[in-house]
Amino acid sequence: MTRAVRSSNRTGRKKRGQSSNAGKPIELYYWPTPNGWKVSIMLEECALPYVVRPVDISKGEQFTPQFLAISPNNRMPAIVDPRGPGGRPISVFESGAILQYLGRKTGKFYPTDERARVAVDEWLFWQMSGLGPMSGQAVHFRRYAPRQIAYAIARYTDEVNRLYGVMNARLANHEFLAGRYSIADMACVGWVRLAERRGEDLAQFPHVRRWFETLRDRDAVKRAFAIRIPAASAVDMRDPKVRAVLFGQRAR
Ligand SMILES: N[C@@H](CCC(=O)N[C@@H](CS)C(=O)NCC(=O)O)C(=O)O
Repeated sequence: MTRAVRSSNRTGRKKRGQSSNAGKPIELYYWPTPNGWKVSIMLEECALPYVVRPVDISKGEQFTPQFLAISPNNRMPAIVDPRGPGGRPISVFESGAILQYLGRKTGKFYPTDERARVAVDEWLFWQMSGLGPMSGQAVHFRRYAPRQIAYAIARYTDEVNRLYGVMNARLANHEFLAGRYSIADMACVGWVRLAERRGEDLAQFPHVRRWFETLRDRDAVKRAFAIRIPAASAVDMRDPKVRAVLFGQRAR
């Protein structure tokens, strides 16, 4: 399924000298998860034309040769930008790399001043290596593991709690993670959204809550969260076929 979300090429007319890629939207390979939301938020914030190419990870579409050619790690999100460097197409996988690429491409939400950029990178990598994977493990052991393993649940729940404490301390004296609103905030907000939607209590982290509410109320973030992929709502994580695709993966 392909869904056109935005297009800036309203007239469809080509100017002289424009390459055939001009006006073609970025393709976003996507499934509605916190990692997918990072990129849809950035595309919306930058008002870049894009089309959503759903990758149904519950059915194994992440293993098709076409998808692996652009995302060899069999994970979404990924993008194909028809107008990459030199005006030629480029594909990018790994959400952090995609955010940095789009930040460099547009000059938005990823400052060029070195000190400011280091701060964005610090919090972006903090998300990529900490908040994201640890939240993922906590969710896995709490909701999807075939049996409840108290040690694993405590280990990842504690680590996520520690990370929220770090974020809360940072946001106590910074409006956004890296000072100004940036790709680092976009990387984190989906995870906090998931926690909040699952009824986890943010009362212990009032600065995280204040930050989350600010982001959630941004029009671009609302649009990104509003993208509907009906097949995703129908996925039943208890279905043995879905579990066989997503869990217990080994080298192929
Ligand atoms: N480090 C990767 C992680 C992406 C990731 O874990 N994506 C998951 C969904 S949130 C996925 O595609 N899973 C498919 C699978 O497990 O086969 C990134 O940030 O892009």
